[in-house]
Amino acid sequence: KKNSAIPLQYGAQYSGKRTDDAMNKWRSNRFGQFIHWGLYAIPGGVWNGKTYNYAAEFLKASANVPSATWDSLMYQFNPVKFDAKQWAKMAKKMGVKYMTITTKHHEGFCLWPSKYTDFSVAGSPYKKDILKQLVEAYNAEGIDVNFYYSVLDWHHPDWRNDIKSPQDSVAFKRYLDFAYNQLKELATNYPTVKAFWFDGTWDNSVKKNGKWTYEVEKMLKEVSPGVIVNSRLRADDYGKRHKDSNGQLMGDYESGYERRLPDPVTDTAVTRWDWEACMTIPENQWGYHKDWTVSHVKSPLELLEMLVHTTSMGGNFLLNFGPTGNGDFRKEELDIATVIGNWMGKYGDAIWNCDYAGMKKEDWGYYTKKKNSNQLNMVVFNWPSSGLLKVRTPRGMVLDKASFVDAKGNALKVEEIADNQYLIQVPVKLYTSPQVIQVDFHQGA
Ligand code: JFZ
Repeated sequence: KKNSAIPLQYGAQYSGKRTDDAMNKWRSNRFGQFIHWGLYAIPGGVWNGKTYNYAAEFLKASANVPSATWDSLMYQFNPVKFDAKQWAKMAKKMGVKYMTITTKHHEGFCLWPSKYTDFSVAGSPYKKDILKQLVEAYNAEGIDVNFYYSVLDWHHPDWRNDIKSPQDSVAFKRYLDFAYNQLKELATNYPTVKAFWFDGTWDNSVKKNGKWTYEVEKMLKEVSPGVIVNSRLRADDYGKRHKDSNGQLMGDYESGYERRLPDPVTDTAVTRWDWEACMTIPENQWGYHKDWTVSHVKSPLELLEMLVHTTSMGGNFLLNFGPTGNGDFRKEELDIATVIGNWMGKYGDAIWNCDYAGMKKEDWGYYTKKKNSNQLNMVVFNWPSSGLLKVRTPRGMVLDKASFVDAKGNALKVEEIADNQYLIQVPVKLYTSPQVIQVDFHQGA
């Protein structure tokens, strides 16, 4: 320990990467489905005939909708097409190993019948517990379920953005007790939940309550041993978020990569800790928005490249879906799931359980390395018109052979052109999806 360390009561609870089974499983998942679902799915970005381009889940704020009006959307929440088993099948085919669902977003509406509020599915015409159905259906497909929870709450009367008076302090204390109870309820009633994904923690009120974030992390880990908590929950004694005042990551993994990825050349420091990036398909829409012409919509290959990029740097990639108010998925999302799923069906082994390979990035694409193996994957997005793929290996790493993953018998020519520099010869051809080349290697002198 450095003696310059600042004494903290509510800083990081441990240091370094967790190595227990639960964390190893979380890390091996690599690809997850994020689902933003709530009352905002009903208006879908349109209020009184006007389309708002800003994030659909922020419509209440963008269109200045009074709380009573917004909250009464609850009486319209009746997703007749919702079929948890079908959602889980789609997710399975897409190749995700975990799913993170918004139990409560900023609007405060709860997708489970919480005993601490009436503002939940229980009070809607739909009535049934959405979380229970999703947990059962996804778990039955072998997919882990994680819970997103917004601490920020536009519905609860005791929520405060800041604490500026003794009254604020009293009210906000009641709010924090409420949220703590809800979180304990979630961890208790859904014992297979693998992780909590906190959001809405950026306001001064939360930053001034680092102790609460510390206690929530502790409580969840006591109620649900092995459970994983993202860095976004946490603030320390001085209101420092994600990382404490000594630079230690708080929670179990870094959740700051939102709609952006670390640079594969200059940001390799991220490979030293666990992290996850979350990504929208349009530019900034998490909840269902009726009109996707308001921004660029990412193509399946664009998203696939992000997934591979993330894996190549030792991170998890959480791809967001926004189901409609009826409970089904828009066609664009189904199509993306199909294209990515077809690729994952063939090449998923270059993603699941893979990690940073410790090698220099090359222009053709990304390396991923299967954990504890001598198997290196080259995922090639930019096929070379020269027919040559360059590979630079760290000292001591000797390439033995290379082949297309789907043509294992046919070895590709591997030429050593200098110490730790190779060229792999590939056919000059136009491919419409990224090819995966598997390379076997050994550690030489
Ligand atoms: C938050 C939410 O406001 C949004 O609706 C969505 O749920 C998303 C996953 O999280 O939005 C954020 C949070 C953090 C950053 C940006 C948007 N950030 O750290 O850059």
